[in-house]
Amino acid sequence: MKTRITELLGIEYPIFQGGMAWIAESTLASAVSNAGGLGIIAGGSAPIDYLRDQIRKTKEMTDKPFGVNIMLMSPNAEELAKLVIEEKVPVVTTGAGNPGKYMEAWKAAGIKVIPVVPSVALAKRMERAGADAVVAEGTESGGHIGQNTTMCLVPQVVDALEIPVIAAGGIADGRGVAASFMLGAEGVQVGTRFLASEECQIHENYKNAVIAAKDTDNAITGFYSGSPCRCIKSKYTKKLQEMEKNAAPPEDFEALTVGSLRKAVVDGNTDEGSMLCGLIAGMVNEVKPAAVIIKEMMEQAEKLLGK
Ligand code: TUI
Repeated sequence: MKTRITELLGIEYPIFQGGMAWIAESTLASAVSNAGGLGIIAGGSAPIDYLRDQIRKTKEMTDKPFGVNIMLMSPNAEELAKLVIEEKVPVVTTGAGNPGKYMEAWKAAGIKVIPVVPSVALAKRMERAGADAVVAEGTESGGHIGQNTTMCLVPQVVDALEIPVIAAGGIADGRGVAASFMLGAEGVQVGTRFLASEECQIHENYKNAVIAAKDTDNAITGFYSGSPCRCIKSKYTKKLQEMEKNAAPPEDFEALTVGSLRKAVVDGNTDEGSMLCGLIAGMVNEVKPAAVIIKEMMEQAEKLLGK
């Protein structure tokens, strides 16, 4: 399936693997790139030496294009912005902010820049700043989210921009890919489906929680603080929501949330960890190799779209 995205990046299939903080590392990213999609290493707030190592490992494991996601609110963003140039990373995606100030240096280095945006206004701003494409991320996504849904956001962003649009949020099979294309997207970004891939390095307990999750086992925390974050419903999210309702003091939030991603991803602590996950988890019921996930998704989409 050729689109402006496959042409722009030199990839076989227009499928990005989401740059999930604490989760998306070299094993997963290289598996997705080797399967013809775009694997993405998450910068998150990881130390720069770790990220350099992850980029180099990915280069050893694949000769295909891959990307790095830079979370712009992170304290490491400035350093990582330089590292991707030094390491000649082919694609950068950004989240949680405006990458405008890095754009000139990245473009001069030949990096393709694809910001993730939750609104039409931000999408337009990114196009003006020189982005090569944007990921329009609906509120169905896991992690930090905007308010608009994939179904409503994607066609509005497509209408507002000249550059290609990649749809994200709630896409986990070929029907989601086909629907995204009908909305005018030229690619999709998939996160939650890859949580249940063989190559994803999250703790088994977290993976099992994704597989066990039903359509309603999802919670948004931080709704009232203006920083909504979507996770699997758990003791942790119930506690956090209770504290929000009772306007608990900031130090109580700090105590509960500090290290919560690590607790979920590394320790497999499903009671105290924050299991970031999209709303489509109810449809994700089996662990499969990343290459199989991509192949099945594309075959189903091509059939539905009648090639
Ligand atoms: O970035 C995300 N999702 C994320 S980042 C993340 S890391 C983390 N999460 C929980 C605890 C600790 C660390 C988890 N999930 N999605 C992309 C996204 N970007 N969503 C919203 C935005 C966004 C917001 C504002 C993009 C641009 C923007 O611009 C504001 C401005 O300054 O113009």
